Amino acid sequence: MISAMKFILLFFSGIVLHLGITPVQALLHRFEVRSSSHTWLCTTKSMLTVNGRFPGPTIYARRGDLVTVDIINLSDQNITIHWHGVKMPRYPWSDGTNYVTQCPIQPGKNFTQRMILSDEEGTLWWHAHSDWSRNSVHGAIVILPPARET
Ligand SMILES: *[C@@H]1O[C@H](CO)[C@@H](O)[C@H](O)[C@H]1NC(C)=O
Ligand SMILES: *[C@@H]1O[C@H](CO)[C@@H](O)[C@H](O)[C@H]1NC(C)=O
Ligand SMILES: CC(=O)N[C@H]1CO[C@H](CO)[C@@H](O)[C@@H]1O
Ligand SMILES: [Cu+2]
Repeated sequence: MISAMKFILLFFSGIVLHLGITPVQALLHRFEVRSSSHTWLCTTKSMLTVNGRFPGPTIYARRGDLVTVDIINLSDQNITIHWHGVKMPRYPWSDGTNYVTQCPIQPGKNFTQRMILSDEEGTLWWHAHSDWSRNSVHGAIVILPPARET
């Protein structure tokens, strides 16, 4: 399911690049982490999500971009968001490894995390980095090559 989505995302970004269209980039994101209800196969469960979506929102960026994400913790547990596979050169302070480089964001608090892209390109993912929250708190990061010079 998730890999199918990634495939679709890659396919789409491929088309966009092929046509030479610059996708609209929102490099400032707002992630609200909270419980929301989701129904599968006649069963409704409450789980932790970002912006009520599962999987969470996809972040689109270009190589070398600086992405800013306001994380608002409306849940009842400590969370951080980890940019999986992003090297964060010389700036590990918001890479989401709680108790390693940053304190977790406590319930009712917020923190602005930066994602500093250097030479990454392709599809990576972000996920929560605390207890089991990563089960439902995750999403894709699609990094396109730099815009073509004209
Ligand atoms: C949440 O984070 C705070 C501050 O780091 C810590 O004191 C507290 O024990 C944490 N709570 C849980 C449930 O891990
Ligand atoms: C984050 O919390 C501060 C202090 O409570 C508040 O002033 C600010 O508006 C909050 N930011 C967001 C994006 O919710
Ligand atoms: C459990 C807890 O502290 N929940 C809080 C999460 O944040 C929202 C918004 O700040 C509060 O209304 C909740 O009480
Ligand atoms: Cu990871």
